[in-house]
Amino acid sequence: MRMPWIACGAIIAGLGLAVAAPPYRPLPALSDMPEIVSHDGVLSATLTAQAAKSHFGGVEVDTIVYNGSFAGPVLRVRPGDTMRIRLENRLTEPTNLHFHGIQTSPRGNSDNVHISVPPGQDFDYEIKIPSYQPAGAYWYHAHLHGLAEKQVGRGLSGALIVEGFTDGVPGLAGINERLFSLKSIEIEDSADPIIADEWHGVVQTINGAITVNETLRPHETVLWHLTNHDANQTVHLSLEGHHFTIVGRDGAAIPTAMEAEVLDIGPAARVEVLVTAGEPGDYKFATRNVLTGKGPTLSRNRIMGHLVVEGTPAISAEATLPAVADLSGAKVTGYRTFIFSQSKDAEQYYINGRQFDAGRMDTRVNLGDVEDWTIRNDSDDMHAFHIHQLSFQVMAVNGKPIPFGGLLDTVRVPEHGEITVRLPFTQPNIVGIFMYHCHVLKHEDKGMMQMIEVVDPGAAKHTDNGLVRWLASITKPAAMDIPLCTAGGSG
Ligand SMILES: [Cu+2]
Repeated sequence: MRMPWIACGAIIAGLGLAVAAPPYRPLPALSDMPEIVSHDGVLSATLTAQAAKSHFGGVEVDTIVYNGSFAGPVLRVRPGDTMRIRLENRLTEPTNLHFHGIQTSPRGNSDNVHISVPPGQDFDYEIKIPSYQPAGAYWYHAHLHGLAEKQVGRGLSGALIVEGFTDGVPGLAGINERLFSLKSIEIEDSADPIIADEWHGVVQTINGAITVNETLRPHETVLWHLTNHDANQTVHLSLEGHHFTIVGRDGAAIPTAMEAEVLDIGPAARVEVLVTAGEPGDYKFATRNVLTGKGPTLSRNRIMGHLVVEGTPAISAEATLPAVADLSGAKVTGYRTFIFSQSKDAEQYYINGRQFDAGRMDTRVNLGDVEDWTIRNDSDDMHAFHIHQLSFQVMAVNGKPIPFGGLLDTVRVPEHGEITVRLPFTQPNIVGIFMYHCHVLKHEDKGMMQMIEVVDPGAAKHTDNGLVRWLASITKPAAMDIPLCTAGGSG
């Protein structure tokens, strides 16, 4: 049980799915994504950030990637594991790492985005994944203020899977799982007519490829983890002749399964879906992107590949989703409002009229607080609210209460609308300083980010004047000249 004050046994949804029983024949790989898996509770990895030539449909593109792979190595862990990750910066500019959605410490050499690793240097991260981390799809990416959009947009991200999603879902034991990492890449001056005409120079990739083919047996049910690594864009994904049963969002099971014809996955969002193959045939994957800018613009439908359904039909079974903690009954200790706005030329972005300043602490809460935050979008543009180190519950959209739909770490804030989210600052390991921001990274880089400190009132008084000066120093544009930050800075 993640949040002990909540009685959460009541919300159980019967899916009534047709779930294939093992044994399966192995599915063909969508691509050759390298994987790094934890052993005996420890994941040891080296991620080398470097310039690389990546290939998309025969076109060579300059990218910056981890370990030579545009899709990025997939990290596979279990709740309670420790990740020891050496980041080798072989770029010509500073970079760092953020572990999106992981409910771990923001301090020292943990998930601390104040760290800036200069070019040519290495940094050793240690991330303790809590035992209560929900199993599902997460991701890691570069998160240096001012460079985040560029670095993530050119490839610096990868998927992070906390394994065990099906453990709490008896009907899904042994089900085949598949990861879809969605990233777009801008290709300038492509002579390839498909890329130039069909894709308008921005190509959507799945697992590093611009076309994918998947094969399922008739009536076979599979679990797909979809992660949107895009710097700015919302992805719509559809599959001809099929629908999706959404069972998880942002790395955690949701209380009630939802049917969807199209998956609408915002930047940084993840979704877990069950797909049950239809009759034998050939079905097309298609994606559209919602472009952020002056009002959302839907791109043309793009064919991403095919699902081939063939072979002997699979056998049916039943699946039941597990109970999920509901914060509706939590005692709220504080209320805040944050207004997301931008300049007319869409070059400056603000929260409550202020741009990010690493020398200013914007919000302080005490460990144990549960707060309701209203996030208002005062613009024509889409914004995506994200907070590090914890998940939240969306309580209302445009003032209208919405039914419990699970916990998220990233959520769309509608244009000229508002959302209210409930945030439990209750786990001791999140004590420290971290960020909340718009996850359209163009907006974050141009100011739409603030700092929060979770203070443990029972601990010795935290004196952060020196820390704030240090933070200010490391986020200046000349960060390349600053020596490698060492562990313990925010502790
Ligand atoms: Cu935004």
